[in-house]
Amino acid sequence: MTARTLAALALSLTLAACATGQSPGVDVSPVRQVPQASTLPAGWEHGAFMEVYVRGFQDSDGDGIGDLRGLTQRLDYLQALGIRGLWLMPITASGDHAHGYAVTDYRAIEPAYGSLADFDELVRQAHARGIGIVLDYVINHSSDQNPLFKQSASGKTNPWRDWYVWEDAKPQGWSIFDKDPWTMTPTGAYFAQFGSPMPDFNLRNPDVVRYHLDSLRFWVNHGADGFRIDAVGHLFENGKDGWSMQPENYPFLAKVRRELDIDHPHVMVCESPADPIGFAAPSACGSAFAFGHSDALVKAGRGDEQAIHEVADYFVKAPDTMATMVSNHDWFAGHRLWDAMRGDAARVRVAAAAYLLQPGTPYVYYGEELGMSEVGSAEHDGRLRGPMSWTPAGGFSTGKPYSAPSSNLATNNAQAERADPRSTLAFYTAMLGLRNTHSSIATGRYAGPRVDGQVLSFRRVDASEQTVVVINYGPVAGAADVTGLPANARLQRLYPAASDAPGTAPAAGADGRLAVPAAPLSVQVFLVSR
Ligand SMILES: [Ca+2]
Repeated sequence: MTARTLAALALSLTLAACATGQSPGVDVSPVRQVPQASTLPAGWEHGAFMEVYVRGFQDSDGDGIGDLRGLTQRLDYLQALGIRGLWLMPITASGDHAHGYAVTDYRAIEPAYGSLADFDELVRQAHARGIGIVLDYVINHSSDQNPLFKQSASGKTNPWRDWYVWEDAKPQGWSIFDKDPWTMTPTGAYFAQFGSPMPDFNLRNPDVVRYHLDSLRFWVNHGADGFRIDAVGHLFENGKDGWSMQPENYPFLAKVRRELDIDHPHVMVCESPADPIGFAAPSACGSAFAFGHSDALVKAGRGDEQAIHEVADYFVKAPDTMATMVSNHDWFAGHRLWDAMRGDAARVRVAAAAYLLQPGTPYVYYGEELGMSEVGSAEHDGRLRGPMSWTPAGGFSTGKPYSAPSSNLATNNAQAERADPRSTLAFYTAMLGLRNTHSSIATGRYAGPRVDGQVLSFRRVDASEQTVVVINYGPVAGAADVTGLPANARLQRLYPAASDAPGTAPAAGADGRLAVPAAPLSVQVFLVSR
């Protein structure tokens, strides 16, 4: 434990949160935020992130379940890949023994994942490698096994009754995701948008909001660099026809950011498939996952010309605070990239190149950088959440893993791909290397996007440099008609390395225009020099 966390604990008051003085069975005491001096390099939040399912990343003790110590052991791999931030799917104690979104204690580590001391050590080791840690925080609902809900359900006069949403009689006429969100109990009916095991909090109760702010501060004080907030379109309801995307959601999230003081260098990134750009606004979360863009990236990878145009146009309007991706842990968001590209490694590369080189903060889903496939013997979300493929034999656990391995473990694993300069891992490492060494790619303006046939090109421009990206999604050779370059500018090849693509540097005409040849299913990146 660090001196900083000791100080934080000393400041964590032990007053009972409830006027009655009763304890609900979990820590609900106030937490005062301790100012954090970030040790991360400036701009860390513009580097690529990885979404990590801790259960599936690395098991350290042979019980077949990934854990925090295992993740810490693999930080060198992440650093070598060029990852600058991790989004950890929920690591708080949960009642589901799987995804972690059914939280039973917001201030405790899931026992299968380790201890709070393990978390402190993970943060220390990650920060030492320039990697920030963003935690998944589930503010809309908890587990029905959470002691707070058990209190709430125990009787109408319980002090925690109003922490969840109750009615004496079951309301009629509701349907959410084709299910009745109300569950009848001996003391009344409670509301649960995501099914009866995950009851919704009553976020109109100021005590509930205070509790969540204090719990978020608890993790900030333990060194968390930000939060991914789950299901932000579902926080507030206004009757059976107003159960999602209500106007109260947006200012609520802005208030959380304001009260937490977690803006720069901390990040807050929200999940709303229905309104990504709206929630990315400064008047809400400041950043949100680019659902929709993710679908276009995948379809473009398959050569769909309409989708290539959508990819080209996205950052003309979308803010550069978008969190971009090509897949995640949820089945509704689509297949793992390898499966979406039907195992065509060249198409995986072109599909990934756009989001790794465009504005926004890319979130690589763990194993994506290996072309890791889904778990063939699992269904739905389970297909997406297999153990990380470290070696041809697995390398994830010395025991029996919680899940069957990925279907392509024998070929697409970290050990095999590290030895192959043409592997998917080598490609991701090269793309993240460009992002980490060229300021225009990390934070530059998005300029001149255009599509010529199936060839996408765009420029990235900042005060110190300009880069040109050319991606051919087609199976035949094409060319990008790049315009807007300085007169007679020369293009120095950054990727692929000049030794892999010999020839003289292409040069623009006096009109700043240049046709760049593009081989089938290829990615090229150039630095513009006069
Ligand atoms: Ca374990």
